[in-house]
Amino acid sequence: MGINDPVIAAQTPAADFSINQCWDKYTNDEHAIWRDLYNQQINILKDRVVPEFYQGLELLNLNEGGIPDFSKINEKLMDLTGWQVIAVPHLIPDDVFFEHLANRRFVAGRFIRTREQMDYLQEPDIFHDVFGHVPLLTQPIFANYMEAYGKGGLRALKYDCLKNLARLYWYTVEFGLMSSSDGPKIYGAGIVSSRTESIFSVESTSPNRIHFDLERVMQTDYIIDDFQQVYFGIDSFEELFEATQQDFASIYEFMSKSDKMHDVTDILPTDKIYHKGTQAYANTGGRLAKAS
Ligand code: HBI
Ligand code: FE
Repeated sequence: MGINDPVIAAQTPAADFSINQCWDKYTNDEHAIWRDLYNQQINILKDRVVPEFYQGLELLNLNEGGIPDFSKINEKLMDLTGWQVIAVPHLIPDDVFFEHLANRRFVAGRFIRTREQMDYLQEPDIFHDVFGHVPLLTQPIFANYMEAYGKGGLRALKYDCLKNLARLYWYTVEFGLMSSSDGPKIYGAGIVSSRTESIFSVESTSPNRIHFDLERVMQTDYIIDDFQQVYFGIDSFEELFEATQQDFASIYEFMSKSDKMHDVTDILPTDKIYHKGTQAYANTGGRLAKAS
């Protein structure tokens, strides 16, 4: 876990919570964990992920083997979209997180999960943050969306609408799907970095799959410790970026007045449904309910 990483413990974070990655200090075991996770996910994601994700991996040479060195990623990323990756010790406060995104800096954990946590951990590690999130930052439209999201976040703090914005992040950046002629494809980092959810999200008959709608998503609850019961699909990254090019102030004003909230299994008359889920997985106790 992050707190047990001695390289993190030895540092005092800067005011913006950044630390040095200290790439030379990763152990061989840590590099081996990255490679094992990488090889496992590459096989699973093959036809399940959007092609832009693979383009990103190649552009950044994330397939070289071992934990990536942020300074090397950053040279390429700067040329491609002007984004940078910086290391942080743990989850950072929302305002600092948004400030970084608004300035095209993506924050990533330095530590990597242990062999006991290969399938699931709640705190984002370097595999989730870098393998999951960074490839799409090479794609100009998605890169613009992330910056717009950071700016929207700073505004949301003022209107007390952080919850609404966090849901947008959750259902797009973390658990988003994109529709294609060949069925749903994954682009969300939370799915991309998960062995089991990579398959569940696109193949299971259990969850609902619904077309993305900004306000609908901002008013939908989510699950943090098990597979999602609903996924939202976009047609393109352009659609996602376009959705942020409207006056968030009036949306926030409206949402801070109304307490309309949709449950994870709700299907609304206005929804464009791709797949109406059976919810069999959740109704039989889910993964964590069985484990605990
Ligand atoms: N900090 N390190 C880190 N990583 C995150 O993804 C993150 C965070 N702080 C806040 C935060 N995310 C949330 O506010 C957003 O998901 C909305
Ligand atoms: Fe994430």
